[in-house]
Amino acid sequence: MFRKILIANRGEIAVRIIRACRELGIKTVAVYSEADREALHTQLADEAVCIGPAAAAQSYLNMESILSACIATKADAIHPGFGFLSENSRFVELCEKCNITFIGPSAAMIDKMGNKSEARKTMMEAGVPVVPGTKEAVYDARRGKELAEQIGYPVMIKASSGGGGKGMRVSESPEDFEENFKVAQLESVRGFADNTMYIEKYVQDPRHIEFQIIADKFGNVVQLGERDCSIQRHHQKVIEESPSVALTPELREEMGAAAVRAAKAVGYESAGTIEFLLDKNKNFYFMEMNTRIQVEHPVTEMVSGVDLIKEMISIAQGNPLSVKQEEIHLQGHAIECRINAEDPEHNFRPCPGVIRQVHLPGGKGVRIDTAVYSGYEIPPYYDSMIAKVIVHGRDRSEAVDKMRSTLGELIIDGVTTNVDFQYEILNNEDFQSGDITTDFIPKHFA
Ligand code: MV4
Repeated sequence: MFRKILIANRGEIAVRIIRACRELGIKTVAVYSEADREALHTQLADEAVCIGPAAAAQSYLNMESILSACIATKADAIHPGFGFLSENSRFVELCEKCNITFIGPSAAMIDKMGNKSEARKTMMEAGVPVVPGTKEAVYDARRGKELAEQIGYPVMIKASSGGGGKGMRVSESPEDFEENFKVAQLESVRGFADNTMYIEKYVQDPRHIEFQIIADKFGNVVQLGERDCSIQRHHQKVIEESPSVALTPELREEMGAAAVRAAKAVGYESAGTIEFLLDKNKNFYFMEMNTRIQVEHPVTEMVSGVDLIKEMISIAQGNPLSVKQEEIHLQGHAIECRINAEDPEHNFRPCPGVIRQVHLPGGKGVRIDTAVYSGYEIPPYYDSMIAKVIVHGRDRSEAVDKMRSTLGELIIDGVTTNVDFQYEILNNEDFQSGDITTDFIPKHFA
């Protein structure tokens, strides 16, 4: 049993993890930057250690500082949350060297899935459908063009170390291929110091459907259904929901089985997400695997009843999964709206500052994950997401209605937020009819 866990994160996810630990009777250590002295996670944990200046590179990304805090407080394990060090294999190795349990997958697993071209190859071999395209890595524009010819235009050129849309270009024809390849490759070399590329057939206006899985040290893997994350802006998710209106029970079974196959093929351990693209004809293709807990995990918790953070901790302690696949009965419909301190009227520029007053709604099927409070000052150094509003209804229409009334009651005074923008999406006819693809925001809010 872990006696004490250090949370290597900040904001709502740090608070979420502290709460799970407290329920489990595990002591908590918060780490905080100089800008987060008054932060909620700093105040809620049993102990708190300052790990450096405001800039993330000197605090939340400072491995030595965090490991020192862990050793000094005698914590047994580290939960990384998402972002920051959550997918840093070097950090996982350092934890191991210090005899600290990293609550997540192994360093080797993070590297294996972080290499998108290798992950693609692994999935092809495991019989998980991938977008038609290259099997081997591509390094050279001329060779890439030959392969693109075979795949058929339009194609998508992607960086093997990419993700979040970086190092990615569409090529419409042989005429623009080499230029696009070179631009994408240069972006990859500059951003990730890696010139490894791969090429896929371009899927027009897909849906982003991801499956949550949990896997233990004994090879048990369970899938907890999907999340439809098609509503995105510049590769940042804005609204997530489960189930997806695009899936029939049969397709859900098929995609869920593919997600389990994917996790089993690599011997995955911990909570993870298999991302798929779903095309107009309901073909699904493996995109990438996220080897961490994700921002939108509460949507799955609402429909499955499984506490994913507790499950991650339990798995890391060496326990078998607390549930079997047959025991998972997904119920109702959950929606999450990400609340950001940003100004949609001015190109979504971040709006840090002092929150004068907060009122958080509640009620049946309403959950708000946040770390803000009245008088809290949002520092300018980090992500602009300040709250997640998650609702659960018997069906999608009830969930949408509940989200609208919940957002209507939510008060965050003093800073500009995207709440009105969220409202507009919820009121959109295409959103309400479930006609959502990844081009939803560009299409409706140009
Ligand atoms: C694609 C695609 C179309 N065809 N791949 C964007 C981020 C990265 N994880 C994968 N992405 C895409 N890959 C092929 N072959 C379209 C996207 C894409 C996208 C995917 C999911 C959610 C939002 C998106 C927005 C633009 C493009």
